[in-house]
Amino acid sequence: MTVLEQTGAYRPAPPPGWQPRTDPAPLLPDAEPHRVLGVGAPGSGVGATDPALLKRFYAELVRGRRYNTQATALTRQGRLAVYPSSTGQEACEVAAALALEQRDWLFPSYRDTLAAVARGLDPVQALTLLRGDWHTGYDPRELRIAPLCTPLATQLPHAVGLAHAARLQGDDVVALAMIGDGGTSEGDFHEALNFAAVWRAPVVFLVQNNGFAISVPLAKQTAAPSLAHKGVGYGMPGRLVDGNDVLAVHQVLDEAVQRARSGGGPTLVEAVTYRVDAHTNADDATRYRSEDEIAAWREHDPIVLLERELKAAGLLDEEGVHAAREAAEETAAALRARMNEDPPLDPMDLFEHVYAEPTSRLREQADQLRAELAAAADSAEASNTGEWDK
Ligand SMILES: Cc1ncc(C[n+]2csc(CCOP(=O)(O)OP(=O)(O)O)c2C)c(N)n1
Repeated sequence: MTVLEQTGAYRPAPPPGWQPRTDPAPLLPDAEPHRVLGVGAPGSGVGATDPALLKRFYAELVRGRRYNTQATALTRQGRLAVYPSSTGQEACEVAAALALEQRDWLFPSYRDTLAAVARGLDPVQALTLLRGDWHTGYDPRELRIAPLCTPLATQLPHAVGLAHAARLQGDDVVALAMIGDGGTSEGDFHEALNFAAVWRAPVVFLVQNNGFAISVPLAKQTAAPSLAHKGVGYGMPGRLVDGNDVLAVHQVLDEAVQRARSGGGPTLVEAVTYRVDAHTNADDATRYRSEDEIAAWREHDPIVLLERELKAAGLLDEEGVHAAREAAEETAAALRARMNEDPPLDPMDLFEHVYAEPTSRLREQADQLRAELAAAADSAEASNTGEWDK
């Protein structure tokens, strides 16, 4: 309040026609991340959640963790070019996948392999891109999973465009777009959220705030009170949730999906979590964070949080834990075996699925490559038949 206002001497009228456009209060996130697990009496967190769904959450978390360690091992064996592990973030991955109906669309980032697999994508196909192999590796339309996206935040405008278009066509579809904390500094994040709010597009934005964008901590990424607060500036609600609490994330996403489906518009969800592994196998995380920090987050492990609650509620015993681990081992073994097979590669595939009608320049390049491959094949045959020795 200015001195003039305090004395009551002068209170200017607002500019002509000005009035508040929206009450910001309902859009503001809670002061602390929403939690369900471990909040009330032991075991009470499961509430009225369907036991079959709880079992599925647990099985997917355990399988996801094992998938991460297996995929990381495959990078060391040279079978995978790179793998951005989501160990520590499995609750977000699984909750996102299970919050959607079959008719909805998932728009994952490169770190969201587990979400795609939990939605039903073949575990090997999910690694095609990271293997440096054939384009996306799967047909995005089959399971309605957009390509795992490497350029930061570009999947967000795609999600908004798809969701808006679907609504114009009268399709009852929601798009859920996943992004990291660093990605929220991208222009595409701004444009996507702005369009989504103005159009009231049926989109849910899930930001996994895992503490770092490679080595850049959140404090150097933004001065916002929280990433969820950014929603207010666009006129959409921001929700803050404990990203390691699978039931809390699922609850918040479920509400956001329902809101979007019923015409209520988009929601920005910030899930507070932690990337336990390095950014990828190519990163040395010891250079920018401490062991103590990682140890504190291991105490708040998504699998442990759910396991504790399910056991206290009498919904899980040692036999159930064993069965989930066995199933995860089977997934890992199959992944290992299939990734150790050399895929048949045709370099000419490079030109497929780029344009419906290839450009003349691409046709020229394709002809050139075809000729080079034919020449290489001829010379290989010649050397096999000893032709060079003549
Ligand atoms: C447009 C763009 N700029 C830069 C990069 C390089 N890059 C890859 S991952 C990354 C950090 C992203 O961090 P965050 O969004 O927090 O996601 P996280 O990796 O933690 O899941 C950067 C800068 C990129 N992929 N795309």
